[in-house]
Amino acid sequence: MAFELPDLPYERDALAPLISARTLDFHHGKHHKGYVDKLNKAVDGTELAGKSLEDVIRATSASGDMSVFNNAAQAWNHAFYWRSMAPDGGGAPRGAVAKLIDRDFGSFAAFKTAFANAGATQFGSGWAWLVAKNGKLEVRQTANAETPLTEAGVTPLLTMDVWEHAYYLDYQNKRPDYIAAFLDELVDWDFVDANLTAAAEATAG
Ligand code: MN3
Repeated sequence: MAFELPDLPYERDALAPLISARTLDFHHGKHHKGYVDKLNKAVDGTELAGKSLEDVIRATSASGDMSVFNNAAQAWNHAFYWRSMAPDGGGAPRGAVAKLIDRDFGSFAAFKTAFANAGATQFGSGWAWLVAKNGKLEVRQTANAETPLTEAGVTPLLTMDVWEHAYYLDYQNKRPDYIAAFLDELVDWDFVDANLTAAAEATAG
């Protein structure tokens, strides 16, 4: 069964004006779709066909098959990124994740500084992440298609795309303005908290 482009979890204009419908048209309809289409072509007829997206990412990360890895990881990263945002997102975190942010970063403000810095200092294309590693929250930055999904013991909780295609139509070269909008008004903290709960259950289970 071929990999499919997941629908956006909201309407294309739902994040405007922070992220415009035009950006989502290109970003989801062209970039994300392109990764999925190229992935399907690359795995067709190979031993990777029929594996889960996560298994393809881990297998090709280990084997160094970057032509497949890059498209598989970008397909996964983008699906996770759409779900990291919500039209009524932002504000302060809720639930268990709020307590762990205070415990592991000292305060929500300190977390925001660390996450924004990870996004702003990623040279060129990449991603900023909040992850859980063995029960502890950490911020990560990854280049290009790289994803913490390949790191043992690490569960991604939140991601922010800092490739130029994510923000250039709306913010041009002002990446920090996009990052501020993402943190203040777009993060879906319910999604983050659900990922944390799932990670805790997997560890306990
Ligand atoms: Mn992107």
